[in-house]
Amino acid sequence: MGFLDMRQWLAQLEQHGELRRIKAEVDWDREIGAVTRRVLEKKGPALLFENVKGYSGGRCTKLFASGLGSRGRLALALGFPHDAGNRELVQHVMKMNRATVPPVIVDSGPVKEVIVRGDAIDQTEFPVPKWHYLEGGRYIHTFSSIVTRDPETGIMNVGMYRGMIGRKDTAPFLLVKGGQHWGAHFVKWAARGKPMPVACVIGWDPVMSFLSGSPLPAGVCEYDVMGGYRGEPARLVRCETVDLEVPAGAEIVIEGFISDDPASYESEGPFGEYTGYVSDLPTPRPTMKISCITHRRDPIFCGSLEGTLPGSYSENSVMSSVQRAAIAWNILSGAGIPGILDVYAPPITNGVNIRIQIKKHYQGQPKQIAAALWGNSAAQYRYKHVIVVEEDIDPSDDEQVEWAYAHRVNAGEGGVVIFPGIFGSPIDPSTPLEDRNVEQLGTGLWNRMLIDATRSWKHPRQARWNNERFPPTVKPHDDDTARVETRWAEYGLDDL
Ligand SMILES: Cc1cc2nc3c(=O)[nH]c(=O)nc-3n(C[C@H](O)[C@H](O)[C@H](O)COP(=O)(O)O)c2cc1C
Ligand SMILES: [Mn+2]
Repeated sequence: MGFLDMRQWLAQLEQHGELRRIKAEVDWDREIGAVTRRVLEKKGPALLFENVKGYSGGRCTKLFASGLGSRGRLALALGFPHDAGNRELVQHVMKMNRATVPPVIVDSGPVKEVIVRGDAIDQTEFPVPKWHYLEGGRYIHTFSSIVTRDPETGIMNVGMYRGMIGRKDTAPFLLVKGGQHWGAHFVKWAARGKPMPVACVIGWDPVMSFLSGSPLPAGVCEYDVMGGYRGEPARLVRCETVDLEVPAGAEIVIEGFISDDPASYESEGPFGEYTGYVSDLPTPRPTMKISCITHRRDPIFCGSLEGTLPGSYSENSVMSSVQRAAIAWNILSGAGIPGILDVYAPPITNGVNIRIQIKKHYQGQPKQIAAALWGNSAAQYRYKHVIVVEEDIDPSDDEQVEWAYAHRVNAGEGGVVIFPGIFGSPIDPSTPLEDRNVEQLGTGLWNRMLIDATRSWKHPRQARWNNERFPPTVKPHDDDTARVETRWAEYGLDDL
């Protein structure tokens, strides 16, 4: 079922006309990022850069980007046809997020074909782009799956977190202690006075990227869930210098340790973030000291152009539009809320805005929905704005949602609810800097908003309105529509 490795995924993309090989020489310094942005704007294919300036020989000569850069390619990666619909994909992901098949440990695999240690370690041997002119350096981890282990439970976590090349063997990361799962691990390792062992996996089954970029519940090992998605266990090998396991067929694995000693922190950023804005000043961050690199022969490096702007959706937002909807729907069904019909996360918002379609069962239901979402840790970077609509409004149709927003919302009567000062994203440019001080606050602060675009039950039903709470719309009566259909040609309108 699953793709065994990234090379099979590339072959699959190529078969579907979804991969373009770039044979012209392209500069890793800004040019790769600009090309990738332009291709995303044109809704184009995934890209394999085969001729990166300065990398024609040596350890690694190729760079793969934008594999999951469209809904169609994400559908392929999940085993669906290219044109699978929102609900179909979201419901599949809801189910598979709960299926687990534990990994198996094997003795060796292609990722051990080349092993680099000590002084020979140099991250600049890989064709790592400086994606954007304002970025603080070359971002080596934009689509890597980062493996850590909870020192208490022994359970591994796999998450996607950005990291930059520092020195040739160091990488500062955006590692937020009160944030994602590796942040919780980091706090526990620090309490033991030990640096946290880390393994960064670059290039394998796209389902690994899909899951490492998604908040599954704490304590769930993403390798188990990958097994569920693949319909077969992930085959893992032990790392060389850290007590962690990584896919035997991965392209590149970087092993090392991250210390909590501020003296070891290096400067990270600015970075072009998922919001579409470039983050502010460089900041000292927890920094990985690399102890070993293992890779396949002729490895393919993999990265992603982060940042969504109107007209160009990053891989993150494509993945988020399916995964964050699925996670929200699972949260709502877990909370026992009735009548959820569809959940839509507009890709342009990365799941920061989310639309819930319901068959309304009671008046306070939209507030219950918002409360359930905002109370879940998966809401840290997402679900800032929740819009609830009813069954006659398609949540994926902007015009229908806007109409309901205009005419069913009475902001002063509870149609708009603001929940101030709740946990949230520390990288939201709309919040004041003091609300983004993770050293002081642990994580960011958000003022979240619910827009209840359902018809209020405080309006009594009216006999003259066909026993509804709102008056009839201007849509003609069915009988009149039928009559017009039959006489359409007679009116001389059949060219319309
Ligand atoms: C391309 C990409 C880059 C990301 N970069 C970061 C990051 O730098 N820091 C971070 O905390 N989360 C980042 N995220 C979000 C996390 O991957 C996401 O919250 C995920 O749930 C983390 O895994 P965890 O839930 O196991 O901690 C990124 C996601 C994607 C898809
Ligand atoms: Mn996790």
